[in-house]
Amino acid sequence: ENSKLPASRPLTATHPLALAPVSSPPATVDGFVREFLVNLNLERGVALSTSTATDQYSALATTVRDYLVARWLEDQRRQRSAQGKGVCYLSAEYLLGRQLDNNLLASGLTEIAAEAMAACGIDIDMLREQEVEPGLGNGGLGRLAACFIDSLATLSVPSIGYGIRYEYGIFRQTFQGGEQVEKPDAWLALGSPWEFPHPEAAQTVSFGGHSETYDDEGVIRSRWVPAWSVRAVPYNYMVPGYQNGRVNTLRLWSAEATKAFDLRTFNSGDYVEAVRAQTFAENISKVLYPEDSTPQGKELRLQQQYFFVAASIADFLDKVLPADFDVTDLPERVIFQLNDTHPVIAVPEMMRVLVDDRKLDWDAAWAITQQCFAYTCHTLLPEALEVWSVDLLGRLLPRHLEIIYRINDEFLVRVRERFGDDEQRLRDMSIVSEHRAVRMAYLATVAGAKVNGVAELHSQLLREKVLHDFDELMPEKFTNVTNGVTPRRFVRLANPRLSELITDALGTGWLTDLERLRELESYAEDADFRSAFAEVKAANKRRLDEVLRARDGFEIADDHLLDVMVKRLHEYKRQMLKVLHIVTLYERVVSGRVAASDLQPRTFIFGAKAAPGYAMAKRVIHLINAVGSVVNNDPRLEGRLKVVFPPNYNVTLAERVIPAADLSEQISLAGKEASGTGNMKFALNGALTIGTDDGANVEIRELVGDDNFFLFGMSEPEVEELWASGYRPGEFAQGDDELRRALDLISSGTFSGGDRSTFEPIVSNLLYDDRFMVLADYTSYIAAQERVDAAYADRDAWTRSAILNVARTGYFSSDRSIRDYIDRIWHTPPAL
Ligand code: F58
Repeated sequence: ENSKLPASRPLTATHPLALAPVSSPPATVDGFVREFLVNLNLERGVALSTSTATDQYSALATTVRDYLVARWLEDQRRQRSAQGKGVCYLSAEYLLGRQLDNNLLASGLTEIAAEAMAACGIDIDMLREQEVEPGLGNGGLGRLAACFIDSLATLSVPSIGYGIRYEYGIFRQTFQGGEQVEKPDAWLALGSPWEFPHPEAAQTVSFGGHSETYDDEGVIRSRWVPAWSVRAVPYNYMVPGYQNGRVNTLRLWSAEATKAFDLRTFNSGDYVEAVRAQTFAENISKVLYPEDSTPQGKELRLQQQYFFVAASIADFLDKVLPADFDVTDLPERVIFQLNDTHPVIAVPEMMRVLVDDRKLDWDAAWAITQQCFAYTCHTLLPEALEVWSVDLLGRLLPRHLEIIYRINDEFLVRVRERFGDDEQRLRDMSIVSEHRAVRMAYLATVAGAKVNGVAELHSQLLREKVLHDFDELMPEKFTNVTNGVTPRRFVRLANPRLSELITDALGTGWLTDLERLRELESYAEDADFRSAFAEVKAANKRRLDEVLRARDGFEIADDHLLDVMVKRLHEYKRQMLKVLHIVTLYERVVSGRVAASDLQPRTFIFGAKAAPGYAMAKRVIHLINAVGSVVNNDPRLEGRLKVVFPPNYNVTLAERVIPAADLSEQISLAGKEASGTGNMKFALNGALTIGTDDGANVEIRELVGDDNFFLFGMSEPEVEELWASGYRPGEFAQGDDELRRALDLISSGTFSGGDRSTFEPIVSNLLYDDRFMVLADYTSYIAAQERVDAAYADRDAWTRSAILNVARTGYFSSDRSIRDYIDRIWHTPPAL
């Protein structure tokens, strides 16, 4: 084909040069160096000799980006012309982590880039450290979304991730006197080389006003007359598949003031008011809400939710679909996956678009909507189920509230048909509660084609408890998709040594077919492999030691068992149980009952952010730091116990900590952790789990076997039973001498310079309330920890178990999760 530029005729849209960029950097070291220098000069306006690390990082990132752009454009063309069914993943959070290494790996440029930087006299590792990770999520839910878009691209599933480009991501955590202090995360301060702003593709998103009816040529219709609007500007990010030439799009929306808004105020001559309006609009995407598990119910949060889903639906209908597309065919072209209830306002928005704007009749619109959405639930805690007051909805989105009422009315008719005039049940199932609150999980369940939990146990408990009535009415909707994690980031990039060892044993291919790790089972019996595996773990500990020394001044001794609990701080996750274990070991030594020399040396690593308004969680952080400073400095322990709590746990730190861990703490109260995903990352990196029968721990234990997992604590039915019988935590303190001593030590002021009041609220909460039954599981937990010590004493047997953990957890690749979504929910055709 002739790909020379035509001399006089304009380039047609289908000309090869119009489809692909004119040049893409050749994948050679020389070519890479050249492009890098060009970017340094032309993008940054500096010479190599005068460039800063920021310039160099930016030019390097741009060079990788340019290489991927060619594939990206090609994929967009392919997806447009195929006209097949695709996935829109709607998520208020994407906890992406650093992009450079991921994109180097995906594009196969890692080695070339390293050599090219070396040729320029630049340490590429130093450039890696320049990147500020986009922390546009709180924890598991946001990180899951990031893993899923990686797998969607790697599996070549046509898909778009839609979300919000928060100007400030999850806060940066610092400690002052052991207490958490939050600092804003200005991740965009130096700009991001990975984003492509598209102001010309902005959407208008409206709010407020009222709803009215009008006569549309004899048909009475409703319409929304909003009071104000903002501009939603899309920023596109490339999501490359792993070395498959595919690049999907993540489209994050940023809020700006509309022109109309500006004009109106400018015309009135009020410059200050015009600027204020702009600030008001920009507020919508200003900051990520740092709440974990308990939603705040703030107006700005509802604005954020509607802002991004309204923009996303409009973008998909107006820009992604062809102009002449008939919306009655929508279910053949798209499924919107709702990542928890945060995007559920998309349901009435879709109805509004179909009924008011596109003038479909209600029933037709509802039939379409019900096929186009599916809902993933991520919780079991009742207080985490999002509700919006009728008052707030009526003020902010009056037409949507009307639509919700009609959906509810029709739904309750169905409930009555099925169950009769069971008023209690009608009240229980109503989308709008007696307290005039809209239950978003119920709306999602009623509207969605499918509802899924995120681990087997979680999905079962959803059906039996949280959504039991709905399961009775429409059992066919309910399904499970157990979570997964991307092995590209959490094995290959985080643990290059282990990856090399695996590749040496199995050859390539396992990274996209993770069940192949099974083949490592036989290597567990090979002494040479075991010692190589143990050496990888030791090297990862040394690397973590280097990282933490430089970052926070902590040291990791290489003969210590590395015992790690990293996750958001929440009472149900029970960091307090871990603290009681540490205090118990400490008390044994200082009371003289155990000789320090008889302790298995252990370093306890914590990583946890508390929601800024969650007082109890913040107190626990303070206590961990306080216990740390006592334990770490008491000579009677002879250095055998260390508590290490680096501040600001994030994806970047996770990538360093997890590969070094020996023991993974997954100790939530059974029936409270929906799935967990950290648990999977640890197992895949050869840590053994100490855990309850909760979330995906259940499936991990089934796969790795009881011999390679330290199970403790009550099962979910046992929890229910004890709770129903009237749980009295004090009795457990009375029943276990060591538990009482540990609690006494905390109340006595040992960890607070003699001040008995500092941690008193924690101890009384445990003794008199203890919603998450820490005291009830304490004895069993301590016993399990003794089994850990005994097992670790036989290091070779431990290593064997660790290898079996890796070999048997390939199931937890997010590629498998995505295949399950395709089979059970999306029914998208095989990749192009
Ligand atoms: C988490 N939820 C679950 N919510 O707790 C965890 O078990 C699961 O593995 C993970 O989702 C992925 O399915 C979670 O992270 C949040 O962060 C929300 C943020 C917004 C406010 C409400 C909680």
